[in-house]
Amino acid sequence: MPYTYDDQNIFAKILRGEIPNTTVLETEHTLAFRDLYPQAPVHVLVIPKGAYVCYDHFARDASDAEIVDFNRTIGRIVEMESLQEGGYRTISNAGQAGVQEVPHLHVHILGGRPLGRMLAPADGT
Ligand code: DGP
Repeated sequence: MPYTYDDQNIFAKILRGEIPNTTVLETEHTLAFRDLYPQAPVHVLVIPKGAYVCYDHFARDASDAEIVDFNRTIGRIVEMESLQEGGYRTISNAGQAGVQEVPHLHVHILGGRPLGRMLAPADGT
């Protein structure tokens, strides 16, 4: 399946420095920053710097270096935000069923409070 990347999406603008962000960690291939609308005391978004729409796009087309850097950054954020002991959740929404709002791959790291069960009852939103 071809992936069409919209370079006007909000995270592309953040990567170009056109929109401010609260950076938690930046590496060669990855940026981690605080979600503007946090749903937990810790809510960090981790994005690759490359133009990938979603997780399967990244898994298929990213270089090994990008994939390693992205995953290690997620691990480092968990450590930096002291989430290991209390636990946390990573989520990556994709496409329509996943209700992905921003079409640039991002992993949400959520923690700092009990997060409930993984999925709310489906109501189509
Ligand atoms: P998703 O539904 O998985 O595509 O989540 C997109 C997230 O992006 C959502 O939790 C809110 C966040 N977000 C939207 N606009 C901005 C922004 O301009 N800055 C930051 N830091 N986060 C944003």
